[in-house]
Amino acid sequence: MKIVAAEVIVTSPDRNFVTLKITTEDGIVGLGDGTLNGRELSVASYLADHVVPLLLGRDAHQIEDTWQFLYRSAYWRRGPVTMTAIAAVDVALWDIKAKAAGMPLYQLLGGASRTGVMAYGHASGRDTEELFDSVRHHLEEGFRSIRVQTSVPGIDAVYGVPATRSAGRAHHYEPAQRAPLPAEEDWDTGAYLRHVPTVFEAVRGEFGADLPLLHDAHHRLTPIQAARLGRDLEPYDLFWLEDCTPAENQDALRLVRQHTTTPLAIGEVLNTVWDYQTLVREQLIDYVRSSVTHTGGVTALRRLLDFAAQYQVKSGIHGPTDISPVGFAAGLHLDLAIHNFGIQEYMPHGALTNEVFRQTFTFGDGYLHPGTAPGLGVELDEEAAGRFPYQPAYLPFNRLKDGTVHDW
Ligand code: KDG
Ligand code: MG
Repeated sequence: MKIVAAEVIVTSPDRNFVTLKITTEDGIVGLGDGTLNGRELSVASYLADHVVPLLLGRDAHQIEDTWQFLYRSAYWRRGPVTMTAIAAVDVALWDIKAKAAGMPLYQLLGGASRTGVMAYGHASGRDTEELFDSVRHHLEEGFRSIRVQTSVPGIDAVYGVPATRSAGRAHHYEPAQRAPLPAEEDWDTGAYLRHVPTVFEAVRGEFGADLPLLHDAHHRLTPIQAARLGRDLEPYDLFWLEDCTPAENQDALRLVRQHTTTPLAIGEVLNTVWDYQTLVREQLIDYVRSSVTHTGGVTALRRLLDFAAQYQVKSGIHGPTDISPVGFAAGLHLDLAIHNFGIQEYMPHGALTNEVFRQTFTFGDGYLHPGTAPGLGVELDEEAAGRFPYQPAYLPFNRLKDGTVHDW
């Protein structure tokens, strides 16, 4: 089944998305997500200039061979741009194969291992009252596991907390700003470490012991600071503490592990199975946070999660709004099929995004399901996509009080 066309579509309904559309000689269309937040056009160029010409005439069914060809023939391996571009091709080819088979993708991955995919949502607030409101709102929306992010006294803007509160949408945090330059935020680790345990104490007091709670430290701590936070949060029984130290420093986690039993999740900025060698083999983490989109697609993330499974490390697939509905759906099919599923992040997309990407997944009572439509279950409305041209947007960055650039 020859590939006869491949096209890169950049659209910006609520935010920027890069989509690869592959068409086969018998008219089957597959979609792949190539969105890399704040660096979208680099992947669009990698695909359009260097990958699309190589795809034409190839057999769409040869997914593994195409993956190995794109990975090894470039010579320059790994890295977010390369792995996101490979993911876009890989996911589009899985979509095609599943549509050709007339089955939802999870059937080709071994079939469903569970009836639904447990999802967590993002609650946040600038103070306790706002945070409690946000948690309640999530419970009403059907979430049964909740990430808690909070403002820190003395810091103006903190990761995960909207700067302003618009009625009813306090829980919708979108870090990338449409602007020609990245926004500058400030950071104070001491204030954060003192404040966060008091917030979890309050949340447990209000919502009880049973609600699974998560927290993202977003790469900001040194190993000893992370060890202290993990230990201080132990009484509040977190489902996980995410990205407590910068993810690329695998050795850091040894020290954290020596001091705390708070479960650790890492990996949304990692791109390959090789980035996890130490983390998984030494069992320094409990959850893998990679997305299908930034880790070379379904083929590569499946391989990584199978490796993790040998060490009882589970999945926690990245699902913020900067993963497009196409990449999100691919993650859901994997979630349903693998044995070592942990939890799925679910940050609902905005109304305009849902107009451009028609989706079949369902959500209710804490669980997602990708649906039973053949393929991924996502269609792109190209007319709608054309109404939202690319707009420059950046993630913010942090400076300490003395002006030093810090991890964001
Ligand atoms: O593009 C960056 C975001 O995806 C990231 O900040 C979100 O940390 C994140 C999360 O856990 O969803
Ligand atoms: Mg994160």
